[in-house]
Amino acid sequence: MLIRRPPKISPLEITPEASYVTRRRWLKQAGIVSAGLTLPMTPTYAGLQPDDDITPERIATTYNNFYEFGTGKDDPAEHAHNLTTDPWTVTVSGEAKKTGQFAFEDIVKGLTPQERIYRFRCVEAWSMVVPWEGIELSKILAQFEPNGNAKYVEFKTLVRPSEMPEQRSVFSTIDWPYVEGLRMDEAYHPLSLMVTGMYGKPLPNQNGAPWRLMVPWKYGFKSVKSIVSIRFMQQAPRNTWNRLAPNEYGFYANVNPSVSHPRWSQASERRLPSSLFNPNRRPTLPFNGYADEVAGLYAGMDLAKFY
Ligand SMILES: Nc1nc2c(c(=O)[nH]1)N[C@H]1C(S)=C(S)[C@@H](COP(=O)(O)O)O[C@H]1N2
Ligand SMILES: [Mo]
Repeated sequence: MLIRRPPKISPLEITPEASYVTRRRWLKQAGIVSAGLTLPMTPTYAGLQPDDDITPERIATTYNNFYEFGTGKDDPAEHAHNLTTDPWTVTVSGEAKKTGQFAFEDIVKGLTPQERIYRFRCVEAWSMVVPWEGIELSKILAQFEPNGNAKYVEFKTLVRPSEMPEQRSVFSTIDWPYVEGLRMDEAYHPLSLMVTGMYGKPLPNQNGAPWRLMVPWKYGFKSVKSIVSIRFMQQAPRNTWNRLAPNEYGFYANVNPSVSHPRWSQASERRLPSSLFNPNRRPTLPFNGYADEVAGLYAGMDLAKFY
């Protein structure tokens, strides 16, 4: 398929912005803030198309998946305020030189967050365009000096039933904690972010405070929230959705319009906001529109088999 793309700024060329103020000014210059959160024709940012308007913040913070707080889309926004995110301890283990327990502030100290506007697409076929703020995942991981046996990295969400109602539910089919993983080369790709904020503010609890993953070329379920464990592994970890339904969800989860989910097509998506009268449906792009940047990671792999 031939996709016409506007000229774009490579993520490698984006200068880290020193402060919130500078960032807002940059957004203004780019025409993003002043144009009422509508992206300008040029310059585009991290592979966005001219019609990729920023999704209203209210939608991105109230229409969520975070099953620890309930299975309804509005459950996270309703219940996640009860989550205590300070203090926050992260356990690092496995194939790395520096392992142990670390305070969240110590891990992110000295690393500069950057604003990255990425397309986000859920496996349920809705999508959004969100100004995420985060630190390149490679910079986080490199601090722990993973060794040559580290081929994969696994992330786990907090287990705290006292604050996460679905973890107390006897009807829950999920085996907590929520687990996700990446191949190391995916994790070290400059588009992979550890997100600490969105819309110029700290990350709301329902979106995965204090930090969550964001891998823009993959389905939303990869972006594990409220992470408390990072483990460097020789083998691929079994991720939550793959364990629940292996024929529906694989390890890779690369956005792929030509591979259907067993129960629905993945060829198009509903860009939020969407309604009955304005469904705002559009074709899904291979690798969610980031093929130029990431397709090389999967050269020679059968993407119908490694889904
Ligand atoms: N811990 C945890 N992380 C999670 C989930 C979850 O249920 N629990 N849901 C995933 C799914 S399916 C999606 S689509 C995204 C939703 O992110 P958002 O609510 O910020 O849009 O979070 C992902 N991360
Ligand atoms: Mo999802």
